[in-house]
Amino acid sequence: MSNVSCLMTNVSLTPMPTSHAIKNRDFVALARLISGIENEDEQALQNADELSLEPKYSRVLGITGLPGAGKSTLVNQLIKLMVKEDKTVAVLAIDPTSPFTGGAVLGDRIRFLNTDETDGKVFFRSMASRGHHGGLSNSTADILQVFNAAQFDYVIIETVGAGQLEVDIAYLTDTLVNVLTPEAGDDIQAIKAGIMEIGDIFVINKSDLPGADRKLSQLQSMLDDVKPKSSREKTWEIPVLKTQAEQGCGIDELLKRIKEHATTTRTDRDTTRIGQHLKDLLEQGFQLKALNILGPSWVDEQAKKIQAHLLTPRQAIQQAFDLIFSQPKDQP
Ligand SMILES: Nc1nc2c(ncn2[C@@H]2O[C@H](COP(=O)(O)OP(=O)(O)O)[C@@H](O)[C@H]2O)c(=O)[nH]1
Ligand SMILES: [Mg+2]
Repeated sequence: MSNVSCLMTNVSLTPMPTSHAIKNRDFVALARLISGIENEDEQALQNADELSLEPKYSRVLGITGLPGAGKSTLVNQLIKLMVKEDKTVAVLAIDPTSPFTGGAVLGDRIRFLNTDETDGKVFFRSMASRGHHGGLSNSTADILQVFNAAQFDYVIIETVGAGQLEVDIAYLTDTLVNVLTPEAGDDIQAIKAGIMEIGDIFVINKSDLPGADRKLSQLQSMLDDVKPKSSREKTWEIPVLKTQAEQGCGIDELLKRIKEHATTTRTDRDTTRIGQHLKDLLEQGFQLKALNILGPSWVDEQAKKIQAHLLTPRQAIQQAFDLIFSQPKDQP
């Protein structure tokens, strides 16, 4: 048996760091545990699970927007202010590119911030959004628990705001900042179409460029239209701010609004978020278990039958369900 398990990728080759090291905010231990979570190492996932019992400590910010909106530049400026206020910050940049091409671009922008001032206070990690077997939102949720246990004051997730993935990740944040620019026409469309979360705070970055005020009024009227449908809490008046991240303008105001938002009630959202996470885990776990029962060639075989018009996709799933639910229960 042990020979077989040695071949599996998700078995620890190095022991995972202790909870003690994580709670002490040991950066090496943090990096190791996060890699373990990304690789779905069983022990790492178990550690993350235990750490998730720690009380809520960190304030989780999501910074979302189309590529090039200035999110990383904005995150840099926010970090500077936070560190000035003697806060600790963990950054998780979710990179839409593959791990093999240009995946380091995001990282470079924020890593140059590692000066004596930020030393030991700012932890940075970038994660490719592709190539996640277990679902990116699950890994993200686990990593957030690790940062929380390490008692970072702020946790910032930078993510490209498009697609279901980002909507899922939006659920993991306490405050979601949506970054738009005067130049992009697609961002408001993306929100209207529901493929981008509305968020709690809007920022029109690059407001040094022409069209910022026009964008502001477009945004305001869009918000009037779609706000009532937003699933996020309704007691908060969504502010629209102008920033120039490159020059560091408007960042104080942004941080002020972020802090204000922290004082609004958010019990409903927490329940929704946890519910969403449970559903993600169910989906992932169920699929794995189902494929275990059906066998490795099931998908391929059914696909061929469907292609040959011998079976419909719904029939294939019905047959799978019949098979799975007729299975004897696992032994305790
Ligand atoms: N004109 C202008 N350019 C900016 C501003 N903020 C960021 N940029 C530039 O926009 C580009 C994309 O920024 P980046 O932070 O990498 O965007 P991200 O893809 O959203 O993370 C970079 O060349 C930045 O220098 C701003 O306020 N004004
Ligand atoms: Mg970026």
